[in-house]
Amino acid sequence: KMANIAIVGATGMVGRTFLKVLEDRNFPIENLYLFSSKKSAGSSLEFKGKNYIVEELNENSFDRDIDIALFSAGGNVSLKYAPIAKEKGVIVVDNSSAFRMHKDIPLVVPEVNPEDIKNHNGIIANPNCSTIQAVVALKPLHDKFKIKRIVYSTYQAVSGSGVNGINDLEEGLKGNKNIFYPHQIANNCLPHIDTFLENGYTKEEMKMINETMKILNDYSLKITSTTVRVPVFNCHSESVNVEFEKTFEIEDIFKTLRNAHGVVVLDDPSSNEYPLALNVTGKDEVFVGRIRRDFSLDNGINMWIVADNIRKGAATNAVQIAEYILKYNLI
Ligand code: 2RA
Repeated sequence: KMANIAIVGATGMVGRTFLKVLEDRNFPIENLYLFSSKKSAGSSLEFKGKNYIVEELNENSFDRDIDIALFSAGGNVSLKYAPIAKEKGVIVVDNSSAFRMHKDIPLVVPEVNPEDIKNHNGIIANPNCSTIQAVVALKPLHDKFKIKRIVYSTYQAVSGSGVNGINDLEEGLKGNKNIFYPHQIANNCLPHIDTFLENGYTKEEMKMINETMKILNDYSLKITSTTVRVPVFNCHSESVNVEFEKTFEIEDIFKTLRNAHGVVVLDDPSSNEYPLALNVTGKDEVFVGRIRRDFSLDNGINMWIVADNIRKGAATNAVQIAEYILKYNLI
């Protein structure tokens, strides 16, 4: 079945990656419509050798036969236009955080909870990139050994902040003052992603905590998180400590991860093999290494998880959701 696809935020970093992933995965597109803000409208983008003019998004943009709309244009655009698209019968896959915690809106990572897509009411939320890569590795372990507690420590690339983040690192490396981040990012680590909340955590940290519980559908999980911006251009790295209810042999952990959907285990310290951000750009899998028992606990492990935050962390995850929409005959 061919589908009519709209991309909202088409000229942004994730928007352009939507196009690349749709082409890479040969998604069956009948018609393609590209939308952006006034600033970028009129430009054209190439898809499968054809040029498409980017239109300015407005209230009437969905008054045409669109089956699925992929949004990545910020929370305000999603809040305003996703309901309009939904009213026109479009299924929205929203990359922003606007709807993620709404109880009647599925929050989906296809390797983890694809069935939740069937309960959509017109909007399906794409989780935060740092959450997506973690739960792809955690889900199979949770199913087998029942997670009790998770400690997240992240090392997040500047591409998570879009072109502003990339510019700040480029300028910073040239010795110029950066203007986007609150402090110098070059040769530095900033324990500050998104804004601070009353409880002393940042929104990014609370997203990981709240989204993990919703995606794994387990609100008894004990989770804490520290999210840090590091001077890496692309790919997020995460140190994840997990405490399980059940006992295990470390070989069982390796076996479970090696058989996990969407996971590649790279773990051979004798040959200095572990996932590296520099090697993961452009890939759609989640790479796991440094897998080892946490001897300070009865049933605990540590692991190192790396993924491309723009692909698996955003664009590819959304396109995979769109693939399931077709697979489940929801359009
Ligand atoms: C970041 N996860 O890395 C957030 C949003 N992409 O900045």
